[in-house]
Amino acid sequence: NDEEAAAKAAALNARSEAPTIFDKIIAKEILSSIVYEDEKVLAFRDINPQAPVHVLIIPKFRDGLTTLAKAEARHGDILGHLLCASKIVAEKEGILDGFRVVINNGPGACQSVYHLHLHVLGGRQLKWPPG
Ligand code: IU
Repeated sequence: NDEEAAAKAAALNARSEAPTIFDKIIAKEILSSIVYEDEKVLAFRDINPQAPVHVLIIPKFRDGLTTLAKAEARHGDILGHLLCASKIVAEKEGILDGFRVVINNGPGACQSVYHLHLHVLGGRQLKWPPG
C-alpha cells in the first residue's frame, strides 16, 4: 500500500545524508509548535498527533543519526540528552504519570523521517502492546 511504499522510499533516503524536513523545522524555515528547546535539541508538536500529547524531540545536529541503528559510542551524550529532554517535555505537558517514548527504527517500524526523533506520547490511557 501507499504507506509501505512511502516508508520504503524514505528508507532508501536514509542511506544518504540527504537533509529532511526536520532541518527546515530546526532552521525555523517551517514553523512548528515548539514545546522545548535548548542548544542540542528541539521538541515540537507532531502535525499528525496520535494522542492528546504527541511531541517529537530531535537533535539539532543529526551527526549521522538518520536512524537509531546508526548509533555509535560518540552519540552517547546526545542520546542521553534526548531522553532527559523527554522527561522535561512530559513534565511541561503534565503527563509524568503516564507517557511513552518511542523511536521508530527503519521501514519495519514505519520510520518516515530519517533524522532521529523521539516520540513523546500521552494524555490518554496508552495500550500495550503498541501496533
Ligand atoms: P516516524 O517515526 O518517522 O514515523 O515519525 C515521523 C513523524 O513526523 C510522524 O509522526 C509525522 O506526523 C511527523 N511529522 C511532523 O510532525 N511534521 C512534518 O512536517 C512531517 C512529519 I513530513
